[in-house]
Amino acid sequence: MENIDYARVFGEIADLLEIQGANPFRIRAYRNGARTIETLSQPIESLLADEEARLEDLPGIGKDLAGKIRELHETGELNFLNELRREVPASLVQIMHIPGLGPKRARQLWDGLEITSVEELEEAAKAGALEELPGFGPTLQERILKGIVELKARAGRFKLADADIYVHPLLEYLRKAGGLADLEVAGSYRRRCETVGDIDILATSSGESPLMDHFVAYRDVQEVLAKGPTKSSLRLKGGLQVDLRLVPRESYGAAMAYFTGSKAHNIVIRGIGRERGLKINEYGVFEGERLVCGRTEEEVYAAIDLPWVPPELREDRGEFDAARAGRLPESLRLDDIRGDLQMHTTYSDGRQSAAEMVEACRERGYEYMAITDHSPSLAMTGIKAEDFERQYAEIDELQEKHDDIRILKSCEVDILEDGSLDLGDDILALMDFVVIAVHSKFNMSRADMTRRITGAMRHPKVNALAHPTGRLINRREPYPVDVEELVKVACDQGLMLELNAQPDRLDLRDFHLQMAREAGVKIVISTDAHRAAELDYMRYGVDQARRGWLERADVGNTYALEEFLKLLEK
Ligand code: DGT
Ligand code: CA
Ligand code: CA
Ligand code: ZN
Repeated sequence: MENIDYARVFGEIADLLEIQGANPFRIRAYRNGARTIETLSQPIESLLADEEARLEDLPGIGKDLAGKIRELHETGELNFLNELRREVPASLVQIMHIPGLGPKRARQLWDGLEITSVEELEEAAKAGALEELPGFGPTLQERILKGIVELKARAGRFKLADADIYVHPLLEYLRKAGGLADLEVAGSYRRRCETVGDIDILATSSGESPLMDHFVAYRDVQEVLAKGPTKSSLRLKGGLQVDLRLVPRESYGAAMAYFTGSKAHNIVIRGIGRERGLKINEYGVFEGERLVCGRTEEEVYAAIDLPWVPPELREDRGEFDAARAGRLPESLRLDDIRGDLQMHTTYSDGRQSAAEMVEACRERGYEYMAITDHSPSLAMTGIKAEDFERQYAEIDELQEKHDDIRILKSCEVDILEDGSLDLGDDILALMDFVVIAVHSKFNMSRADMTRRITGAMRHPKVNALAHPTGRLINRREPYPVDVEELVKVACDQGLMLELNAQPDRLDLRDFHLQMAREAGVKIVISTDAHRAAELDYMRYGVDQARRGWLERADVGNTYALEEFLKLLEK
């Protein structure tokens, strides 16, 4: 079992307990455990094999969870989970994740109407039968129906970071097949889309290769869907589908271009080819029957007088005009990033101390960082008002010790329902960098929500708006908000907008980033790390930034410290 499998088990337990109405502390313990495991840099299995290592030393893993991990490892299942599953229908978990519902309402549906599946829920909502239940008015019913449509639409898509958990070990395994010349992932994965439907791998061989036999013998195969000499498909344990193609070496570039897509991008390529009397497909570029080229992607683009286009831009969203005009953006790189401007510590809901986060940022070679614990109104997780002084004194001390990194005093200040900030000007005055964000009361009209956020953005101390739309990929739709208006106000106020790099946020989205860039608004890419290992989510932020056409100059945290601080002046 991989870490993600252990994490899923604890996540499922937490969901089931929540539907049962169990003690919130107990539920949180499982959620924390899941989070710890999911972001662990080392496989749990290797910890289990190591006599010295103690699971109990991991943050959030007590004796109880450690015992469950061992049971899972030894028996492949968990008695406790099996019992829970007998008590609560599993599909209620799916129901509870529909926007507008939650564990309590899922329970109501079950108790009151004996609804245990999404299909039953859809039927009941369409028939207006939910109105019997207290609190289930017509608005909620409509929302539920919309949520079901979304649920069906996204079923089966993996977040990019989740796909990575499977893709990296698989590639490493495939490289051992022998006789291979090339091996690369194409498709939406190569375009670094925020979610992927399946994984498309291309290979070439330098002679005979046992690649396909090797592929289907992979230890994590759940089901072989097809096997042939040039194409095989399988489903991995965990559900991800992988297509593997072995292509001729002289076609590799053409195949790479074709299978990288997107489909919309390919259609334009083929059209331009046709205008010039060329046939372009996955085997190459042809004039009549004659193969003109196809060995590299560059050749394919050059055949239609275009420069090579970075995969992240291949969406038919303006890349052809830009390529013709020689104005393709110069892709941002991970090592352009000089600081991380959103992270949490044990003062709020982070798992590590300020000192540990500083150390982790120094290890990553950053020039600056901001510690942005939640503000006090988030009752369960926020920093306590009386702790600011203590934290800032601690930052001063840490700063004394380290002259290679600037530690900015900050806070992720909650935007209250009326658009005011959760902290007074006296405390804000102590900060070097002020980030604001919405964390509650999502259920407002678009106009009200936009007014609420832009009102807060106009506060003179504010520097950045975090996760501007609040969406959680595969889990929560964005709250209704006019992003164009946020961009406009950011521009007027000299504010930065955040690209939150958490793999389930990636908020702003790629097309929003493009919009911000065109308006001249700076983006700050932050990981919102809740533990040191999550600082590595920066790469997903950079991927998303590339999809949003951002160049170095568009991203605030690529600037050297002094210039970055100048960006904060109004
Ligand atoms: P996904 O898997 O849904 O996240 O998205 P993709 O883009 O990886 O799509 P996939 O796996 O269906 O196909 C991989 C690429 O192959 C796709 O990006 C473009 C190319 N392709 C697939 N079907 C067609 C097609 O009917 N026409 C064209 N022009 N290209 C196609
Ligand atoms: Ca794909
Ligand atoms: Ca595919
Ligand atoms: Zn936040």
